[in-house]
Amino acid sequence: MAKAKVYKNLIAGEWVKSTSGLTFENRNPADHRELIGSFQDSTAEDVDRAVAAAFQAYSQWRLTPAPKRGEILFRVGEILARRKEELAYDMTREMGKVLLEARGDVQEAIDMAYWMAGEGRRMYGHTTPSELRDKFNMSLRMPIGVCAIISPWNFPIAIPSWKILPALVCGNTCVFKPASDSPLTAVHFMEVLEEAGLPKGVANLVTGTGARTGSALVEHKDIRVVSFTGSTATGRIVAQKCAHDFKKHNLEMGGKNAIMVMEDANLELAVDGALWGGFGTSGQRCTASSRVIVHKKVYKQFVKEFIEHTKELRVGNGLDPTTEMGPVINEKQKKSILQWIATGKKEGARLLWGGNPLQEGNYQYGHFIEPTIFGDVDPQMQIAQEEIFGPVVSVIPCSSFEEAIEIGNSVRYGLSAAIYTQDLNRAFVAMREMETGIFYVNAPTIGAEIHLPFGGTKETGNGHREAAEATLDVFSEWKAVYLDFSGQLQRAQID
Ligand code: UN1
Repeated sequence: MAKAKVYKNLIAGEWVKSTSGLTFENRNPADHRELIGSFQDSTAEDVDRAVAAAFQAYSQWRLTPAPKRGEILFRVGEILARRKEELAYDMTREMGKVLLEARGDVQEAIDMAYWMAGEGRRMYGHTTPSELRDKFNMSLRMPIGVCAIISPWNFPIAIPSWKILPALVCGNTCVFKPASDSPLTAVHFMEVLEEAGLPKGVANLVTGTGARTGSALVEHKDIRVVSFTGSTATGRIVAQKCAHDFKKHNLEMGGKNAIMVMEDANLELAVDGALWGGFGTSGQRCTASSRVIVHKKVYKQFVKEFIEHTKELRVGNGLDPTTEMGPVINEKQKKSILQWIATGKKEGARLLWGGNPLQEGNYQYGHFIEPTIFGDVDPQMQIAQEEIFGPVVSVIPCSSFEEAIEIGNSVRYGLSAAIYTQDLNRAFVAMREMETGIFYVNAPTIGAEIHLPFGGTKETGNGHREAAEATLDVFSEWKAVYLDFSGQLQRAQID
């Protein structure tokens, strides 16, 4: 096997080593004998340099006309499209999702690049009448400064693109700290930005741990915005750090998303949805359909078919085109998922399928778990309340539509929900009643598109949305402008 490459940080347009002199390894979760590469284990000093570079670049980038910034993002989209296959391949190697999904991940970044390129020519503010004669009122979006971008490994390029591209089109600069389990895709993304002609220092990359590199970045005095996607526990720490000096922060955190299957549902469709929503990306999506609430009248039938199809899922290396479910991200996560499965059994949920690690033959080299179904789950059990982030689905019986809604909302998260029904009235009531930021009818809880706002309520988020036009509110500040052309003093609310 060829010697794995050592990848560097990108600071002020130069690929540089960390001052720590240390690197960390990134291995293939489907076969840990394969070393993907070594990456810089960055220090607070590296972060300091990266923020300084971004700070310096900001003075010119903010004055670059937004349509010109957008043109660079358009080229980003074109380069991503050209490199799609290669980026998807490396993504599967470094984080395990099946190639088909890795291509989708890159596609999401391409979509985002084109959308944000267009924002360069929109970025609408308002003109609005004044209360007073001969006075003109308008609002403008202003860039904010240096943004810290902290992203997870489950969508190694889609999620960074949701953050970095709107930050840039708004005229901000950024320092990007990707998850330690997906740094190669982050390096590729920076190469794409470079090739597209982004000026030096506008986007910088520092790899490393959350505890050291991430913390130093969030705490840095010159950071003005923190955009974070990860666990609710870490998000809470980020919020506390940001509160100290009032940094703007958008947090995208956990989910415990429910599919509700009503007695009139097309069951075949609902089973397909539960399979894709529950086991796609090995259940490692914040939008994963980790709960399926099924009406008692169709419960037996649904469960039977769900198990039958789950048995057939082919688990393996995501590079093999016949694989339908890849590994989980690492040994620690595998242990945590198995621990949750043990908890489910202890709580009295009925293990209907799976529940075991896969470790024979080729599986022994990766972090594989059987797709797992629990049945007869009580909505208050921990496995029905907490985010597992793995291929574990809890099926919960219910006796009515109203009860399904109540169970659906009985968690502390509020990201995504779905209903399978043929009844339009019920679909609309559910749309109104579910306390989530995303809602689907006759489709699972995954599959958001980038031109709609993405995010959740309750402990999933802190009121912001990513993607679409909504994300501009994270990366810009409003300025209200009043021009008085009356030639005299006019007093608002008085004259
Ligand atoms: C996530 O769930 O972690 O909606 C992000 C989806 C994808 C993004 C998911 N477009 O399934």
